[in-house]
Amino acid sequence: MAKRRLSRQQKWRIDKIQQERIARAQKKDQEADTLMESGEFGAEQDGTVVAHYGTQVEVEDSDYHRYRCLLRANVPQLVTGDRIVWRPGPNDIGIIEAQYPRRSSLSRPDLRGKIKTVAANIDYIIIVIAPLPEPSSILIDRYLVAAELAEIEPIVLLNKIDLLEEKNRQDFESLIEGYRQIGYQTFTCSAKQALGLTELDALLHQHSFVFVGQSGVGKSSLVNALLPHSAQETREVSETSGLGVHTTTTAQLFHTLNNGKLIDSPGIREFSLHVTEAQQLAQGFREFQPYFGHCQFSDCKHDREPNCAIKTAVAEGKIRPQRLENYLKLVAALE
Ligand SMILES: Nc1nc2c(ncn2[C@@H]2O[C@H](COP(=O)(O)OP(=O)(O)O)[C@@H](O)[C@H]2O)c(=O)[nH]1
Ligand SMILES: [Mg+2]
Ligand SMILES: [Zn+2]
Repeated sequence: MAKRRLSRQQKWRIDKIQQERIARAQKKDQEADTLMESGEFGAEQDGTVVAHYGTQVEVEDSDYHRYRCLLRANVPQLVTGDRIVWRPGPNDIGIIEAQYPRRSSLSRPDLRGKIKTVAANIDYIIIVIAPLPEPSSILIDRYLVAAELAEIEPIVLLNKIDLLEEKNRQDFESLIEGYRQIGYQTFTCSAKQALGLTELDALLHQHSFVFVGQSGVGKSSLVNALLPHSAQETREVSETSGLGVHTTTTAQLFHTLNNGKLIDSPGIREFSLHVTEAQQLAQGFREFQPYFGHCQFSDCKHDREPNCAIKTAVAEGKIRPQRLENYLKLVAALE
């Protein structure tokens, strides 16, 4: 087999990237040191990262005031939602001292396929579906698996209930009921007619969440319905401008009208599954769990094998056939 050789061009580029990284880290530390030497610093306090701007982060204190903070090279990579210890400095610029452990994190592959954390400490992933565009059950299950594997509680939210008609109402009710039987919380609402939003708002109080789902289901409309006007303006700017001094490179944290925390960015809304093994995928199907280890074959794929506990559970009506079907389709897509 031919040995993989780097061309001189590639090697030069890699060296250059390394040097740039080192220079950046040193610059970060210099900036932080200069600031440290420059003047008075307040006491250490807790804060939350609410946005990320290259070498700086925006931090919110317990009174909802926001400060720019410099990152030091010895503090690990921070993302929106991170809880940190920081000290306020002169001119509303602070410095990050430490990062608290994350209770959850959301990650996705970047353009080169490398897994990147995009947000931390999220309590709920709200999977939005609607009568239009028609939901795809496999897409919903993909989101559910991704949430399960990230250990973030998923919620299924049916939006646009104003569009339900006699002929499709029953189908949607049973779709939602299916997820409820598995043990997921479900909600129904209409962002347009402001139906069901109070219940949703009440749930989100004190929690942090993201919306995910197909384009057109109403995620932006829901955000607009749940955020105060001022937050929406900030959001529009960060969503539309590709350039500019204050352009965020990652997600931002917003407070809903009821003091829930919405972490939002187009990248998060499209976050997808990154799984390589069938067994890992199966872990993402919550109602399969009691049957693991009960199949005749220990490496059962729950497909054609005899005495499969999962298939038996389907036959007995304990697992919906569609869920096993979707599981097998997702497994097939891994290969
Ligand atoms: N009838 C109806 N339309 C809605 C509702 N919520 C959003 N829409 C519409 O659906 C379309 C897509 O909404 P948008 O919020 O941009 O979806 P996103 O792509 O998920 O962000 C827009 O034309 C909205 O006005 C709703 O509750 N009922
Ligand atoms: Mg949108
Ligand atoms: Zn099996």
